[in-house]
Amino acid sequence: MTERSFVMVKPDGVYAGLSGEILSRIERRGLNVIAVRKIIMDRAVAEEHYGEHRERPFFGELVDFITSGPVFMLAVEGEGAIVALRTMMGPTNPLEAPPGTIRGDFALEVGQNVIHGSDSPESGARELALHFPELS
Ligand code: IDP
Ligand code: MG
Repeated sequence: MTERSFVMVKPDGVYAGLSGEILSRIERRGLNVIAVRKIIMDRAVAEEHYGEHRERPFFGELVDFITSGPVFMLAVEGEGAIVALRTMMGPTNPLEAPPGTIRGDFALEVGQNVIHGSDSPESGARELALHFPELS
């Protein structure tokens, strides 16, 4: 089924010069990148984006980090896009991520794990409406 996902290279990934590498991996997989934007995310938008984690002890740190520098945001569409991208990213904890995955190749810490990707079609729709309202 054709799905849409919101993908974001986090500030650590942008700082490490990984935006192009990650865009390239997504394109080479055969997924369709329908929009991109590089911005520093507003704090209020970051709190909304990570709303499901509001009660977690790391929430403040997470919002501080995601607003600490530019992020490279992508709207991605394709067959099974959500699972395809989550598989390419690897698990949340980079130490559990196999080589060949983005986190397994480029990250070591759960708090600085290089990439975000929507975890379900519903999250994809919510996150794309938040960050790419012009696509709705
Ligand atoms: P995901 O990014 O793989 O979907 P989530 O559980 O949705 O993982 O968590 C969102 C982000 O919050 C993670 O990517 C990670 O950067 C951060 N995070 C998750 N758990 C922890 C933690 O225990 N300590 C610090 N940061 C965490
Ligand atoms: Mg998540």
